[in-house]
Amino acid sequence: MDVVTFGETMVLFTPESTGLMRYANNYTRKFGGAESNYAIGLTRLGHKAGWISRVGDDELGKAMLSFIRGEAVDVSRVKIDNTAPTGLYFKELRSSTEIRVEYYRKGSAASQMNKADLDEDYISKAMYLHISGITPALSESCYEMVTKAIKIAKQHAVKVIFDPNLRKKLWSEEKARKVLLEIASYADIILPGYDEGVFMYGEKDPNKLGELFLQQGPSIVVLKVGAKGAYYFTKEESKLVPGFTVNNVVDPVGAGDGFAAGFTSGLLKGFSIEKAVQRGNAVGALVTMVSGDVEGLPEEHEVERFINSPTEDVS
Ligand code: KDG
Repeated sequence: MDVVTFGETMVLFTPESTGLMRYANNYTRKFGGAESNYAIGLTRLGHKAGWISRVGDDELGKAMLSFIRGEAVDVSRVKIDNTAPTGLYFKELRSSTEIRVEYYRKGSAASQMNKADLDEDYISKAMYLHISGITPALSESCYEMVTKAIKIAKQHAVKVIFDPNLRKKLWSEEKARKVLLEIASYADIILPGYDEGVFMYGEKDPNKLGELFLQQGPSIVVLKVGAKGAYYFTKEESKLVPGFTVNNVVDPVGAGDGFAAGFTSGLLKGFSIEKAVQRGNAVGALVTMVSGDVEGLPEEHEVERFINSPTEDVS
């Protein structure tokens, strides 16, 4: 595998109408989970990605597994858990651009994951281990799983890419801050959003945030600033890599995972950090143009074409 990741994916119900969820009667069923979104982003771009998880022993879990397998992600380490159901999540379209999410995931199959679900040999052969800050928020055993995965990666010189993915609905702010900072200190590369940086350090200046993250441990920090693009910071240099203007944002959920996939793809291809960040910006932008967390993830030719002429129709 080029990259191994692990986490919870849920069945995603997207309403066909805007407005409060209580009035929505018709939904489209999709699937979404930050870590599998990322893995799919990588396979679409021609890389090999493995996703470790648990799904319930139920029809929706099986449909989800087939979907992710169908996207060429290696699911050989996913367990079917007959003690708990597959998690669900609903989007609420408050307007065409404002989306809220409602989770039905407490006690889900994926939240039962534990460190025994990690295959050391499998992780040790990857180039990168991707960790998301959602997984440690799911349960104590998931937190322990994250700690163990980091240990395995360190023992085998597998680089750790950390996306904080702050989800305030899942845990207290105090615990989230403590754990996200703890994981950041073990990461080789960190990909926070600007708001996550402010949350973690209470600092608003992007350059100071970059410094603080570097001091925490990672050698590459990429601070995403939405449509403006992303800054990267290393000990030697820092730069803002401009984003792409998207006039037709349909659904921003999953853009961060797309960014992470595009950026990792750039690293796997041996690009400079700047070019890898540009690829991340492009994939993130393309994701926002399509409804769904993974449906807008581009293939190689699409991302290249978008970078070269962002205003052209990509279909
Ligand atoms: O980054 C997109 C994710 O937020 C979405 O796919 C669902 O994993 C998810 C979560 O925990 O919110």
